[in-house]
Amino acid sequence: MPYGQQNGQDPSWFTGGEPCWLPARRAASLATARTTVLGDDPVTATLREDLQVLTVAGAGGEAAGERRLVVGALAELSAQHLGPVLAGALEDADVPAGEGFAVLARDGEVLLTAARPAGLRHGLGWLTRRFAGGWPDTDVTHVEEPHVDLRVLDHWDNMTDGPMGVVERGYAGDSIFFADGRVRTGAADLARVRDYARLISSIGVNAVCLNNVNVHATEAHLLDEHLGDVAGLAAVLDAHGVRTLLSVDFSAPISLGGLDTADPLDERVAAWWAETTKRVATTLPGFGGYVVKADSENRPGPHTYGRTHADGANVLAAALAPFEAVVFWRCFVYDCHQDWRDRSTDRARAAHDHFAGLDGEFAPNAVLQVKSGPVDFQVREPVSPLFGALPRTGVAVEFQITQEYTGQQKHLCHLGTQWSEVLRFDLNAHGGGEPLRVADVAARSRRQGGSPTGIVGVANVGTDTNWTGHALAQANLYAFGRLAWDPGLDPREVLGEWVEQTFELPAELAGELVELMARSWSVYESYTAPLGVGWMVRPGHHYGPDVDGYEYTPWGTYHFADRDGIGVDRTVATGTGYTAQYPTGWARTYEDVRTCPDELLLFFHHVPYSHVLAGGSTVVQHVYDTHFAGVEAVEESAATWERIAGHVPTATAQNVRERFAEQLRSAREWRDQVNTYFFRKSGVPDVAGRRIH
Ligand code: GCV
Repeated sequence: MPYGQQNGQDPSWFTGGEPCWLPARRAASLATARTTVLGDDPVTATLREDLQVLTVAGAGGEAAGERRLVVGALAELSAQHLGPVLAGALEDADVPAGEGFAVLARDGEVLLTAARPAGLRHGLGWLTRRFAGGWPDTDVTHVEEPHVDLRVLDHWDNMTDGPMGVVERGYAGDSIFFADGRVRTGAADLARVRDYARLISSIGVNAVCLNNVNVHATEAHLLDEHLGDVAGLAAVLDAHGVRTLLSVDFSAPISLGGLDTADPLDERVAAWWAETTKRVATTLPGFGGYVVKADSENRPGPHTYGRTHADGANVLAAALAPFEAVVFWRCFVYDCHQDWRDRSTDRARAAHDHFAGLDGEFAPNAVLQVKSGPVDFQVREPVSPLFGALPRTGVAVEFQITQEYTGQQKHLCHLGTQWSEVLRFDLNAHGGGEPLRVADVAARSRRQGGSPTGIVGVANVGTDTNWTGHALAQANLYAFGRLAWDPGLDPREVLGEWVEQTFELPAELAGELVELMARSWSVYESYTAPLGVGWMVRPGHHYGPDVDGYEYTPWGTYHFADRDGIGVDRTVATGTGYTAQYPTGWARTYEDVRTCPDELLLFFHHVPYSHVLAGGSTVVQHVYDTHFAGVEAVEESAATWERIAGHVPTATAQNVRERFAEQLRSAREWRDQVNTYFFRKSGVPDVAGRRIH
C-alpha cells in the first residue's frame, strides 16, 4: 500500500514513494486559503497543480473566506492581485534578484513572490515549514536568498547493472532515472521523478546530475542516442526549477565522435564538444552543464595528451558558455596504483598538488569540485586544504550524502553536523588573518562577479519506497539541501525541522529522536576507525571492519600500525609534508602533536600506543573505551527507537527497527575486530578488564 494512503493522505500528492518531509498535512493551513497562482511558465504551472492537489485532497480544515494566498513571480504581480496593505508591503520589501524569495503576510493575506519562478518553489518549502502550525495571525516579512548559485545533487546512477551496481555506492534500491540500459520514460517513472523534484526543490536544491561520474559505454550515449529520453526527465526537473547536468566521458570525442584524439587543444575536439553541447543544450529544458571525473581512478583525461586539467576543463567550458552552463571539474585526482612500500607518496596531498598551481587558469564557467576532505569521505577527515588555495577559481564543495563509508544506510549516521563543521571551518584560524570559511570560499567567486558557485552532494536516493533505504537517512538528504541553501544554519535545528515535518511525535519523543540522530555521527565514529585514521573497511564494497583491508593495497590508504604505534606522519618535520598545504595557522596546529586535535591525531601523526591524548587517556585505551561505548550507544538508540516506533507509520517503525538490529550486529563486529587488533598489536590490556578476544 502506498505510504500516502497508509497515512490517510491523498496518494496523488506523492505517487511512488513516501512524502518524506512534505506530507500533505504540512500544507493543511495553506489548503484552507483561497489561492491565486500567477504565471504560466512551467515552474509556476507545476506549483499551481501541486497546490490544487493539496486543496482538492482536503489536506485539512474548512476554507476560511478571509485567508488568501497569492503566489507569483514579481513580473506577474500587479495591484489588482493584492490588497492595498500587502501591495504597500511589497513596495517596501527587498525581493532578492536571484533564486531567493519573499513571503509577506498582512491581515490574513499571504504573498509568496520571487524574482525567478524557481524562487517560488523554494519559498513554498518555507511556507510548509513555517505555516504548518496554522495560518499567520501577525504580520510576516520574510526574505531569503541562497548562499551559493548551484545546490547540486550528483547521482552516481548507471544505466545498467555492473560490478558497482545500478547505483554506484547506492543503498536505496535502483536508479529512479534509468533501468535496463535505458532512460526511464514511463508515466509512473516520471511521476516518481516529479515527486523527487518536489522534495528537493522544497529544500533549495536547484540542479541534479543524472548519471555516475564514472561514465561507462552505455551512459556516454546520453549525449546522443538517449538524449531525447533525457529531455523527458529534464522537463520534469525544469518544471520545479531544477537544472539537469550530465556526467561526460572526457574521451567522448573518440568514442562518440569517431576522432582519433580527445586532446583538448585539438581544434577538431573543441569543435566536436561545441557541436555536441549545442545539441544537448537545445534539447534539454533547463540544461545546466557537465560534471567531469578526469585522470582519476583510471578515467581518461587531459594528462594522456600532456595537457593540464585547466586545458581539459576549458574546452568544455567554452562549449558550454553560450548556454550559460557550467562544467564541474572534479579534483578527486590521485595515484590509485601506488606501491604500498613507498612511504613518500601521500594520497592526501594529491588534490592540492594537482590543482593549486592551476589557480587562475580556469574559464569563468569552470568550477572545481573539491571533496570536503583530502582523501575520500571518511567518517572523520580534516577539511581539504585545497579550499584555501584557489582564490582565483570557482570552487564547489562536494559532500557524500550516500553513506559509502558511514554505514551504507544500514547504520544510522546523521551527517548534518559533519557538513556544518566543514562549511563553517575557518581556513585562516590560528593565523591571524581575516576569517575565511569554506562556505565563503564556495561563495567568493560570485561575490567577485566571477564563476558560479556551488555546493554538491552525492545523492543517497533510489527506488525504495522510503527513497533512502534507511528511513532516517532521509534526514541526510534534507540536511544537505538546507545547509547548501544556508550554511549558517544550526544542524541540530535542521534536524529538528526534519523530525517535526516528517513525523507527528509528542514533543518529548521528538526531542529524543533529534538527540539520538544528532549524536549518531559520533557514535558511528566511536566504533569504527579511530582518531581520524580512517579506512579499516572491507575492500571493494566498504562495509564492515577489516583493519588491514587496505594496508597492503595500491590505494594509498594506510594506517601503518605496528607493535609500537599507529598513524600517518604527515608533518613537514618528519613525514609527507602535507601539513604545509594549509594556511599558516592550521599548518602549525596540525604539525605539532601537542596542538593537533585528538580526533585527527592519527591522520597527522604516527604515535606510540601509550601516547596520552589531550582528553587524558592513552591512544590504545581510547580505542578500547570508545569501541565499548559505541556499541552501548547503539543499544541505547535501538531501545529509544522502540519508544518512538509506536508513533510513526508501521513501515517506518519496522524499517528502522531492522536497521538498528543490523547496526548493532555490525557495531559489535567492529568493536571486537578493532579492539582485538589493537590488543594483539600492542599487548596492552584494557584497564577496565573488559573482554577482548
Ligand atoms: C564514483 C570513491 C568511491 C567510488 C567513486 C569515487 C569518486 O573512490 O569508492 O565509487 O566513484 O570515490 O568519487 O569518483
